[in-house]
Amino acid sequence: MKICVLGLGYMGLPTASLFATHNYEVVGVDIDEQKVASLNQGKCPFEEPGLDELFKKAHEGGHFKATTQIESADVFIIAVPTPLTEKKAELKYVKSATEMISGVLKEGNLVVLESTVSPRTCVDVIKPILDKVTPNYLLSHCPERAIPGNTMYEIVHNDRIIGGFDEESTKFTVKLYESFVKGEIFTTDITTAETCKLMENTFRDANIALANEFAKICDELGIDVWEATYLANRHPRVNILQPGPGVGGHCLAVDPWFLTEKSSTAKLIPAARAINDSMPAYTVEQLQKKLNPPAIIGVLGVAYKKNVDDARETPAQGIIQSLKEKGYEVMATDPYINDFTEELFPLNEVLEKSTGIILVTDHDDYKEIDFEKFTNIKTIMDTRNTLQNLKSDDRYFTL
Ligand code: SAJ
Repeated sequence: MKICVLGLGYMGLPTASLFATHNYEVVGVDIDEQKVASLNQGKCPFEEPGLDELFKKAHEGGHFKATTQIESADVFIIAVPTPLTEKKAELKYVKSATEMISGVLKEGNLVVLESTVSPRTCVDVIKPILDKVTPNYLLSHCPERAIPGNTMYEIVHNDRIIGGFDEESTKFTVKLYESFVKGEIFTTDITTAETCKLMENTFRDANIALANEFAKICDELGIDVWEATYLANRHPRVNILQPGPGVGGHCLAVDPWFLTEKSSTAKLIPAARAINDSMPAYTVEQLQKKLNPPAIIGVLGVAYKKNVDDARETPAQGIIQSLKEKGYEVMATDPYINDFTEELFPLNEVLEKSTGIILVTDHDDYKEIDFEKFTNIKTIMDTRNTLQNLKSDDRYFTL
């Protein structure tokens, strides 16, 4: 059976590689010619633990090829990005992938959407495009759920939700994903599947907002939020998440808006978003209490979270902007990121030249820094409570 995967990003490539190593013939389609060329040479274009190995197996096994042109197939999987534009899901990539499929769609084909979309996208946007070709095709939504940093484990072991447009679509999609999914597969209708995915990420975003609000309240009270959170979490039905410099990434920072874009009743979800969006500026205000401008501030980490090479929607952006607005000079660094909107410097140079440090991303590399060597650094703000060895250093403080 031949599968065409449209979009070879953080989810499309792992999915394509898994199908290719489970006896399917896989064609990966991407508009990025450079990425396609490097994939066809067996090179994985981004870092994700375990992906390189799996992709090499797929490439060497001869069941995977990348291309910029769609081909006819039995199954089409859409895994393209859905960014946020004006607090709404930007569906232009989903639409253009669907248009591409409509050019080669045949009766009996299955189209699966994995990308995260606003509710009713499958029925109101994708279906009308495909219906113009033939009424006899199958359509499902199977939202991805794997967490960057542990994608390769979670994509196989997490439970999956499959919502087919009809029973036949659901059955075919379940059979397909059963080939590599070891978690349980739950079935539902197509719009419930779309909504369920958004509820998952909104749940996490709102819970992080609560943790961030607790951080602000604890600061007003002059108590340590990390200790209070740790102790509160000893209650059997309490599980408070970690406060931090803000919520980044292409999922939690955008999906709550997809869920609420047509709602006239949502109040908590936008409020949670606003709290999380306030954290970069709040972080800088906290730093300013210890160190006034002018000063050079070293920003450690611009990736949106630890040990990933992804800086989409990163809180580091807002922190750097806020620092500059206040008159600080900024030197940012990150071991995983090469391309960023701000200039990046080698870690040692940042440590040697900075007067203040804000640790934004808790990459493992930063745990090894010997701050004692850097007497030029007068204050170290750890937004993730990760540099435990510095607890007794009077320069050190947390969020
Ligand atoms: N964060 C905190 N405090 C926490 C946890 C996270 O501030 O206690 C911050 C992180 O630093 C980061 C942001 O939130 O900036 C998001 O990180 P994350 O690790 O919570 O999630 P993502 O965006 O990498 O992946 C999420 C996951 N969703 C859920 O856990 C419900 C993942 O399973 C989804 O597949 C992914 O979104 C997606 O693609 O939708």
